[in-house]
Amino acid sequence: MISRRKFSALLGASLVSQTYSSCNATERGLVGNKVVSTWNNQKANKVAMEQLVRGPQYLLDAIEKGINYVEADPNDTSVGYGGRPDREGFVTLDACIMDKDGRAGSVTYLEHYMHAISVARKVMEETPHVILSGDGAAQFASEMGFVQKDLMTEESRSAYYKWLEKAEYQPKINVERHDTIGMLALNTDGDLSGGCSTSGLAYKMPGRVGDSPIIGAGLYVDNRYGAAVATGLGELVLRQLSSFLVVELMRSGQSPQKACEEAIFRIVESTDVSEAQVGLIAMNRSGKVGGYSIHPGFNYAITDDKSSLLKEAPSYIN
Ligand code: SD4
Repeated sequence: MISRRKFSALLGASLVSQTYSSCNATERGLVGNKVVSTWNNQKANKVAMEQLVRGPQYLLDAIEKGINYVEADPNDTSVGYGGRPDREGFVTLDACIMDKDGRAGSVTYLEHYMHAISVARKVMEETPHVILSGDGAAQFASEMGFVQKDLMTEESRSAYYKWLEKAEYQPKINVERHDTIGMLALNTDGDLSGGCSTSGLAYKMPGRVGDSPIIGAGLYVDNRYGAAVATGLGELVLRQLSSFLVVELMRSGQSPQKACEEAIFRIVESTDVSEAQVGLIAMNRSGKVGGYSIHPGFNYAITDDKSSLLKEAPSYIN
């Protein structure tokens, strides 16, 4: 049988267009290194910056290591280790990554492996595919040498048992703290990449996959124009392919801020959002950043070579 690696070597190169990287760096108005991430993830941004300052070729390492930091944090209840399980008590992870050349990798419904973003990167780099799911994703992770881990913590287990007493499934705005990490990075060559990683909605139905591992929904990067990433109730983002929309709007000349606003309007005009939060962030190739959400309470972290700050996003509903 032909191994994945060989199959990849045979087909991978021909499947991937390299055109996105052809923009001239000077045309891009270089701004230095910059990392933007959803929620209060300034520490993750710092880890990402440590990679970026090593050189522009560490752009994907910046995304991966920055997100790894959050995946390993037991106190983040929406990502990796300590992430809330589904209603049957299983932690299942979604993640994806997209690079400056338009290549993408994703895992959905991954169990027992903490660093979903790293497995997604391997899918991108070592297979001819974009998405691996469930048991296949776990098998691939094992083949790639990732080590299994029980992703429940004492705290997440006791929260789950408490939830079981009523077993009500009702996503609430900002209450689950929607801590999904979505990260966008820009290097000194003016190239963009992005990633996101999540355990999805707490106590979701078994088998549920959200927006975060779906290219165009949870994340999209087009190195010629910009990159966008989403957090919040994934079902709303999936229906509108919000990250792709934000990037398309930037392609048509809108600023990252206006593009995020327009994409949120599209969600709001198509569905009842009284109980649902979505937050979007975007960065263009000149390092301009935007963020917008349906409800108040969404914030995002911006870090560059000189400073780091947490910004409260404006919202459709005040
Ligand atoms: C999902 N969008 O699975 C994710 C959840 C999320 O912050 O973003 N939480 O729907």
